[in-house]
Amino acid sequence: MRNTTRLTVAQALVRFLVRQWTERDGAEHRLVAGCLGIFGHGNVAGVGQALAEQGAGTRDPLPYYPARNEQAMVHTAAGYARQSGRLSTLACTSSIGPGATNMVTGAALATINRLPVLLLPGDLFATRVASPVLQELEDPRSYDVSVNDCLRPVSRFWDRVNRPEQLPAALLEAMRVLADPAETGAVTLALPQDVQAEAYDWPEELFARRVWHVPRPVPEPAALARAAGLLRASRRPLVVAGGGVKYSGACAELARFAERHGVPVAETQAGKGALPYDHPRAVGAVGHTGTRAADTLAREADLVIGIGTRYTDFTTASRTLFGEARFLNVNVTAFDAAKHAAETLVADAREALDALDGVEWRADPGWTGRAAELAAAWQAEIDGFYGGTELTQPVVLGVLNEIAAGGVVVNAAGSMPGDLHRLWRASDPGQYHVEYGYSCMGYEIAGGLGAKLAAPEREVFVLVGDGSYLMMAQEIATAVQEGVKLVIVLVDNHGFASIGALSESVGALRLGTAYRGRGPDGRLDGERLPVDLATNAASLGADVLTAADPRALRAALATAVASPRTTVVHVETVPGPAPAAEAWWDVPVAEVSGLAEARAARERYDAAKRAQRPYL
Ligand SMILES: Cc1ncc(C[n+]2csc(CCOP(=O)(O)OP(=O)(O)O)c2C)c(N)n1
Ligand SMILES: [Mg+2]
Repeated sequence: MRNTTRLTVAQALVRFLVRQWTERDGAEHRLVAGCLGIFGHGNVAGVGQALAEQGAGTRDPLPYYPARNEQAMVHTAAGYARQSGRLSTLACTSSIGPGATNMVTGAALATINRLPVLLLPGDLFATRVASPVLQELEDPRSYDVSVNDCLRPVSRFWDRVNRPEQLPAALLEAMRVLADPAETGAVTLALPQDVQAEAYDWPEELFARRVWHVPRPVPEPAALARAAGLLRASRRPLVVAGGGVKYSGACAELARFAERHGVPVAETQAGKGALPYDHPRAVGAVGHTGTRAADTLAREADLVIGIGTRYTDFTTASRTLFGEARFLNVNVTAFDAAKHAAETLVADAREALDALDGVEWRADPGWTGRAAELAAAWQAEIDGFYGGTELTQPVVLGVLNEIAAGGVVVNAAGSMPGDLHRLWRASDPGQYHVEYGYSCMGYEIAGGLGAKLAAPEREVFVLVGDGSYLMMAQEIATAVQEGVKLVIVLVDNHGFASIGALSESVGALRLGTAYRGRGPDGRLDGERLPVDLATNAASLGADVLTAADPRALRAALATAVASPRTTVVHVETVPGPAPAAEAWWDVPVAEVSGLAEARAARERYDAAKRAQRPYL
């Protein structure tokens, strides 16, 4: 007779999760280190009961964190996973219906950013005895549909556990995908509410301690030989470092490769900080939000070595940036490696860089020197933007950059990601945490909470615009509840600076991009709204400081850093000099219009579009 343990499906799930570990380079990490949640009838009696019974709430063994919004709690899990280098994540339990669909946006964010998160939405009774239940969406064509099917296209693995017998295989596959650097993303196990509470005799082996070894695939010899040929033929190479460099822990190897072979290194949003900003080969941000240094080099390079990047339109300037370059792509994911008809190394970034380092070859010394000169000129420009006396956004970033040494800066949407990408001086790989895969308004505070849970030893600075704040500020209450300290810099410009400027540039007249009431003729150009975000933040339990000039901002940030409590520093910024785009972004403009502004915008668009190439 095999030894078995009689538990509910939910109890078995919890017992299983606390025994899962990842291992890489000899270090072990809890794969699922805790569980965020919001209870409703779809999970309270199943997963909720199981968490209560295993002693959660006392932080052991699977700590439970009540969140305020299901989308936000997935952002928290994603922020946690990112700051943990993808070696550890959090689970998210929701009720059925709206609680579950609230997680769709968070799941998409996690999957796009290749971040592991485990989603455990409740689901309709497997027996269907009482259908339609509260919050059930009925599909007249099939009883086998629930709103959780919305999570399928945004999940890397999705399963519905309709019978207890199905649980072990579903759990093992869920863990495998979470821990796999090439496949990872949101993983969904939909749990019908009756099945969660159903008892079963589980084999003891299900609860054995399991270690998921995170692989470092090595490059194929033949592919390496082809890559070496490309390197030797190149005079003007440029590395485009993406998030994969950081997740692989390949930053030291990248620095050595760049030093030995004289290769300048440009960075995507996810890759920023792969080299410290003052490394002699660093040329900063590349693409639409790039520096003049990196974008000039990108235009002239004869070989682009993309490492751990998925080449979004921001990186390629909508395929207008790279000139006559060939591509050599290092990526753990074959899908990404193959982009732009590249020569591919499907491998871990650290392994691939180690292997490429052995190739006897150097970039043209004139190219390496020119790159260093361009990078130095850009650093001087940053000094100019940071040195202003008024509270413009670049000045806010400059003051924060001074104070945030050793800390983490978190941001996601609006006009700040672009300014941060160009201006922020990142001193280490974990410092720059800007979610620009989904660029999701509302990620900032929730994701920052996850970052701080993962790296409690670091000061976490959340930069959030007023638009993003209004969309999702409520996790301040969760941070206060958990005694997790965040420094939140709320940059208030009374609307959408980013989309306002974009709207103007495409002939859309800034419609609906400023937070104003209706004017006398019914347009949205009336008074500024009497919305008081500082008081709002205080009402959620944060300490609040305001700053009206750079000196006051420095003082407020120093106070916030010294305080043990979550503190919001509210700043109203003024318009002022900001770095302009060095490269294009394809946002299609109306082809016909009665507005002169739109017609002029279309002319500019048609002209810029001519530079777009397929990179074959
Ligand atoms: C969830 C979501 N909805 C819409 C957008 C499109 N969008 C990008 S930036 C932006 C405005 C952001 O406003 P704010 O946070 O105040 O930043 P600002 O542009 O003023 O710097 C909008 C609406 C988005 N990125 N995410
Ligand atoms: Mg704003």
